[in-house]
Amino acid sequence: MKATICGQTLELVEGDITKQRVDAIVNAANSRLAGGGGVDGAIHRGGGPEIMAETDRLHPDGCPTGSAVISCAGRLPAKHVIHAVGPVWSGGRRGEPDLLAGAHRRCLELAVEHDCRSIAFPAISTGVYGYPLDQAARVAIQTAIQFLQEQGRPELVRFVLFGRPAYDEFAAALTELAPPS
Ligand code: AR6
Repeated sequence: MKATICGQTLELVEGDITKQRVDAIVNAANSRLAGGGGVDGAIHRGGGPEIMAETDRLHPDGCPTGSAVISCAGRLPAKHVIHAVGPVWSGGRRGEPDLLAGAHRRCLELAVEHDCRSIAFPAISTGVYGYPLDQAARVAIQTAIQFLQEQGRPELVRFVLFGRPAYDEFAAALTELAPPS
């Protein structure tokens, strides 16, 4: 599914983030940038030790929740990995929506700062961190739409959803939130 926002493309696909041939892929990291399971495990396994070596060197203090940092992508087909730290879900009253939006916005800013024309996101915080998929989808899609409306870049924002239920939630959010073309 695709939408055009200010001439740029917002796209949803079902698939594996590590396989994406885009300028930057986003990792669902933790604030210590210590690696882990899920997307994080798949990215470090696929990209090799060069990614962690670079984040250890450039970001020894990690990354706060609600923000993101950029590194090389090692052996992955992307040029960069942007490590985003989403919030752990604890009921929704601890600023989770703002933190999740902030993490997405910082990824998009970093992509633009590094001349990335395309970026692919997983569904940040919706695995181990327990953020309800329907709510996370709305925050992620709304933040991407707003950024494209304000900045007119990057050319392609793709959400790569792991399995049909995640794809369907993002598709519902995009149908609801995309401005009529
Ligand atoms: N490609 C795309 N999406 C995937 C993939 C993949 N290869 N693998 C899983 N997903 P999670 P979080 C989906 O747990 O909730 C790590 O240990 C998955 O189905 O990866 O932000 C980190 O080190 C889910 O919908 O990230 C942190 O400690 C979504 O990606 C913590 O988990 C995110 O699931 C971060 O938790």
